[in-house]
Amino acid sequence: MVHWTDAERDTINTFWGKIDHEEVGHQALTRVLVVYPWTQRYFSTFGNLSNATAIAGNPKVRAHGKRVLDALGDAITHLDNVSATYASLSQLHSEKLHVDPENFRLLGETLIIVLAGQFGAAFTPAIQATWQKLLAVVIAALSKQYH
Ligand code: HEG
Repeated sequence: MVHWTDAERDTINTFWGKIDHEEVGHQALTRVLVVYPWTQRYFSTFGNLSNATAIAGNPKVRAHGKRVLDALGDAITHLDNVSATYASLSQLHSEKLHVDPENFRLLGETLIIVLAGQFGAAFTPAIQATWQKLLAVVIAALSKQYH
């Protein structure tokens, strides 16, 4: 099981408190859909995703971005138990949505880029390192029910 130091827990919680879930989730999902256009196929019910402007203005993309960030919040409140917390979400992505788990990694990397852009120098290397660790744990947990 992953070990979290007190400093890491503090870094995660402090930084999480500064994040606007809806805005950051929206920006991250928008970027994923624009930069990795094959991810659009999973969101065929979302309506117009025909170009970057349409994606950025699509209310379903915004709502879903917030949902993803809220789910990240669930991981943060259960740092010692992320796999169990995400068991049914992992099963949903695997068995029902058929999302290739490689896309979780793409979303994680994109989220880091959005945070770096938004917080600039305040997103220090040490904070990034802790967030990369968090995202690695989240991605592993989301990928766990794939078989
Ligand atoms: Mg997923 C639904 C979380 C990455 C495609 N995603 C959901 C839901 C949550 C969630 C909480 C709603 C589940 C429910 O209805 O009970 N997603 C989530 C996280 C992450 C992630 C935490 C990564 C950190 N999702 C992800 C990626 C894709 C994807 C990378 C595809 C490229 N998710 C996806 C789709 C749905 C969800 C297609 C259903 C959306 C809908 O129909 O409303």
